[in-house]
Amino acid sequence: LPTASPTGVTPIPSVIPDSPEHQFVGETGTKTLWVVFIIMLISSGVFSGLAWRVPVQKRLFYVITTLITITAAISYFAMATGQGVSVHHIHIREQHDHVPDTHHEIQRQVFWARYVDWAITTPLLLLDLGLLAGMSGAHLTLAIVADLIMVLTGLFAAFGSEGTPAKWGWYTIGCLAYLIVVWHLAVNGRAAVQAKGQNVSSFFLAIATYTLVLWTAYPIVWGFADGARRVGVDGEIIAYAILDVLAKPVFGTWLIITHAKLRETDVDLGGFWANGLNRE
Ligand code: RET
Repeated sequence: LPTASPTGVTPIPSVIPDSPEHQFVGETGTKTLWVVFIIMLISSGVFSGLAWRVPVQKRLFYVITTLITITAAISYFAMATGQGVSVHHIHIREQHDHVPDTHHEIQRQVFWARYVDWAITTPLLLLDLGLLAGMSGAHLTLAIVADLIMVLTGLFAAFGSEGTPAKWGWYTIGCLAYLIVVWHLAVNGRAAVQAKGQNVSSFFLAIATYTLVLWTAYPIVWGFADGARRVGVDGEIIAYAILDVLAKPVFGTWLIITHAKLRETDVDLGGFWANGLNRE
C-alpha cells in the first residue's frame, strides 16, 4: 500500500482494491467512467447534428441540451483519466468502554469534478424545464440560484470533516436548497405551463416528474457513498453513472423528440435568441 515518496507526497496508485481503509477506484469503476464518457460524447454529436436540421430560431433546446452532455463528457473524461479527483483523509476515532480510544485513518477518493459538472449542467437542465414551462425569469433565476447553493454545499459536505456536525450541516442546507428547486418546478412551473395548453402541460408534468424522481436519488446515493462511506468508490461511480445517463442523454432525447413534434413548445425570448436573423 502507498508509501511516502522522497518528496513526501504519497503517490496515488492507479488501482488498489476497495478495502475498508483504502477506498479507491477499481477496474470496474474506471471502465464505467469511460463508457459514460463515450455515451455523453455520442449524445452530444447526435443532439448537435439534429440542431443543424432546424433553423437557428428553433435551436435553443438543442443547444442547451448539447451543452449539458458536452459538459458531462468533459467531466467524465477528467474522472476516467484520474484527474478531477482528490484523496480525502478521514480520521476515525473508535470509543471503547474500558480501554483508551483508538484512531485510524481511511483514505478515499472524492471526485470533485462531479460538482463542477453539476454546477453547470443542473442549471442548464432547469433552464430547459423552465423555458418549456414558460416560467418567468424571476422564478427561473431563483430556482437556479437555489440549485447552485445545493451543489456547492454538497461539495463542502463531501470534503467536510468526518464525524463533525458541519458535514451533515452542509448536507442539510443542500437538501433545503433542493426543496426550493422542487417547489419552483412543482408550483411556479406548473402554474406557468397552463398558458401553453393541454399538450405542453401534460408533457411538462411527465418530464418534470421524471426529473424530480431522478434528482431525488442523487442525495440518497450521496448519503450512502460520500456521507456514511458505506458504499465503495466503484459502487458510487456505477450509481451516479446510471443516474447521469438517465438525467442527461435520455432526458435530452425525450425533450428534443417531443419539441420537434409539438409546435406549442417553441420558445419566444423576445428577440434575444435570433435577433436580426429573420432579415437574412
Ligand atoms: C447533493 C448533496 C447535497 C444535497 C443534495 C444534493 C443533490 C444533488 C442533485 C444532483 C443532480 C445532478 C444531476 C446531474 C446530471 O444530470 C449535492 C448530492 C440535494 C440533485 C441531475
